[in-house]
Amino acid sequence: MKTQNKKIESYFSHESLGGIELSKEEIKTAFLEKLFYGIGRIPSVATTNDFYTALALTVRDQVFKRYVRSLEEYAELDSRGIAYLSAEYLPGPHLGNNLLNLEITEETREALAELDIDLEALLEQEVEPGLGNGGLGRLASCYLDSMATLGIPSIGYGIRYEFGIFNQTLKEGWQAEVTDKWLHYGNPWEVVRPEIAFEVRFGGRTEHGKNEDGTLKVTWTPDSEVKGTAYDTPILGYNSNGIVMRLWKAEAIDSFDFSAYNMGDYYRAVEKKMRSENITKVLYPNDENLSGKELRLKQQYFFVCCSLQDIIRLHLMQGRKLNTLSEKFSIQLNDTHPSIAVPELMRLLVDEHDMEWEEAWHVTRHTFAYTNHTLLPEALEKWSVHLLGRLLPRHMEIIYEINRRFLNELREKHYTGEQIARMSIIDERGEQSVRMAHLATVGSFKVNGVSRLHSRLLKSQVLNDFADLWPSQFTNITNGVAHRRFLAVSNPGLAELISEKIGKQWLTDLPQLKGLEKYADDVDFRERWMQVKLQNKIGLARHIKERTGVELDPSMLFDVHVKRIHEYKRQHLKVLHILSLYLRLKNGKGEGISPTAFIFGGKAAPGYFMAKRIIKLITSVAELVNNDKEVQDRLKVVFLPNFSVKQAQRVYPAADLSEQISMAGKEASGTGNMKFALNGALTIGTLDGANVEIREEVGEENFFLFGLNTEEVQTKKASGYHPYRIYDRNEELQEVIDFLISGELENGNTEIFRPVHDNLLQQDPYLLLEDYQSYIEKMEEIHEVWRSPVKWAKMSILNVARMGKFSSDRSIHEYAEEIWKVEPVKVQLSK
Ligand code: C3B
Repeated sequence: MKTQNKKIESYFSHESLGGIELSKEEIKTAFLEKLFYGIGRIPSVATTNDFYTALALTVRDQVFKRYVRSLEEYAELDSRGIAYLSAEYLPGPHLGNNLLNLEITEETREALAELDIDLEALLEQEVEPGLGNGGLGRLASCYLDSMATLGIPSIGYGIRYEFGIFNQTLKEGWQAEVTDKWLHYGNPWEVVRPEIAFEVRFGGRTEHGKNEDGTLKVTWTPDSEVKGTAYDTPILGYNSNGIVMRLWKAEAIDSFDFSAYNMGDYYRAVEKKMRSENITKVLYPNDENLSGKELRLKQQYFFVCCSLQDIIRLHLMQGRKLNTLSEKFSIQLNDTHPSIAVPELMRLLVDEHDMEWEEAWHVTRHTFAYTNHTLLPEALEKWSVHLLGRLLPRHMEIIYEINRRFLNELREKHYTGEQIARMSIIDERGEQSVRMAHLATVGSFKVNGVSRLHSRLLKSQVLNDFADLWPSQFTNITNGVAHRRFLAVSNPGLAELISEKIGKQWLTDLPQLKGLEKYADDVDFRERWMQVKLQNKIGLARHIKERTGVELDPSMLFDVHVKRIHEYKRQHLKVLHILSLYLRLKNGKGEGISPTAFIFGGKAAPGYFMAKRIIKLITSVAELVNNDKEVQDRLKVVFLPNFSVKQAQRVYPAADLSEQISMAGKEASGTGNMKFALNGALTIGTLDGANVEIREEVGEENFFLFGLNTEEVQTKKASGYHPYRIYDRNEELQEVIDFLISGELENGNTEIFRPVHDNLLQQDPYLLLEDYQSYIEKMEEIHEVWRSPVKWAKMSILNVARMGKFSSDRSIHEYAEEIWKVEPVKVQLSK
């Protein structure tokens, strides 16, 4: 960390780097310099992208300024650090967030305006890094934001996918996937660190020999190697420190094999290079349904191996011993995706650094902590012993050894054979496989779920044997969201109104929102509140018109369902509701229906048959409803393609109603639910995930609850669930379900939605029919409340006022106190 160059050092410690406040004039000058000298453009030929890039580079300088100050301070204090290991990140656009964090949004807007450049157009220009699928990736980015703001010395490690999550388009109403070329125009936010690179090995075999002193020595002779190079993106906190998101890109060890003396060898060398680079080519687009793809395991090991080597490098660089690793670092495993880190750290310590097994195990087990994000059986990662053993032969041996010792421990405690088989890291049923959640649990000092309900279910069901064995190892940290991005940046109108009443403290202390409660009874405030919402709805309606051609009347109730498409999230329950309203209107029974715009968004995993059919169902219902003259001003349906962080930032501020309608017990937490409520939407939801805690905070009178709870779901399933009986007894439901195969949705085609129809009548694994009536009735109540704008506005204000708990600052504070035991370090920012 320390440079040997005294002159540079004095430059750093001196204030010659400049203060942190930038004036409009300084921004203008810096921007023009970047445009001319940074990218070599003159205004007459510069494109919007050139302007955007010049501004991004201008802002990045300021971000780096804070980042290096933070680094210096962290190194100086020799503070404990956190490594957050995540296979996914969804940072969203950087520019707007960095401007807010530097507190220079308005100065920048004015500086650009004087050059006849519109800041909004440049913000629009940014292509976001889609390096994740959904909630899990976005949560990782929210956490980096809060770690930076709180001053937690930390690094977010991950994978620099060349192609992120696919772009979603619609073709005749079906999802079509288009490659995401997010790096096409370059990426001004990152810097490559060619000297921070590590080798990663795969395959081959191991040899067990002896050291000179007679101790055991294992040598792993791999059959291929690649290199991982670090790409750093600084992440800035609000008026605070900077940290780094370090993503690894795979490259061939040597560009070309010059020893190749004939064409055949030369082409083989080229192929080898391409094969190496494949590892970080593309993100797997599966959300919570992980198929055993070899390349995916390679990705996981690749980024874990680079990250651990980097952590060890940083640790040793500070002149420390490896057996103190856990005193200086906690490594958080974001789900099981990085859990191969457990045997990898053991390998590094034992094989490469000659540590005794017992000591290495002590270090390992005191370094890792594991966050579980799902209870869905299909999402719990398992790797076949055969595949893992072929790709990582040494790791397979180490896993067996960890397991052998663990099972011995159980035997000593008189566990039965059945219990031992259940808890083993190796699943012996069918083809032998490695249960990654068990590996992560055995290798960590803490395991946490992501909402109170989820953590309870984790302890009582999925990992119950482990929770009985090590009760104090289990804890809960309820998720939170980066409220600066999802309120201050994306809803400036509301943010301003809030700050006018309660000051700006809420930006770093969200519970301050409580101060808004007293304005719920203030007529003038309520009107301004709803006026902001209306303006946001006008903006979203304009965007939707541009993207889809559908025109929405902003005075309609905006009823929004955005998230990944998954049967357990029950987008199709929403569709059944829409059809029930449509049929009521057609049958002349639509008195209680308030004019509503139903807005959907979300991607489906490309191989997920039912999810893709649900998208088609939504777009078909949209076609029918939007083109039916009889219902046109009463109902509108849109599917907004390519839901992303950028889209999300437009959608949440404009929503009146937030749909959080998963079957109870399935959604680990949800974080969209928080972003909606934070922007003044009311929630209709089940008692699932963090909905439970949101309802508790905002008050049950300000939350629209429906459906079975988790226990009722389980009882219903255990006692034999017969969806057909429900169908048989409910006339309106019959009409709705029959409609799916009536041919009216798809020009006489009765087959297209038959799979949905049959699934609901025969299995209905997510209990749509069971919860249907309760949902319909709750929606009727909502439409009634909507007709009383005063009541609605009050509820909306109270929701926002009581969302203080759901900032990711609070979550990170809890991780820091309960799990990481790390003290925040606030860097003094010179003014
Ligand atoms: C998600 C869960 O589905 C959400 O309930 C949760 O809010 C987020 O994680 C964050 O904790 N999740 C995901 O996006 N991908 C997975 N593979 C597993 C869980």
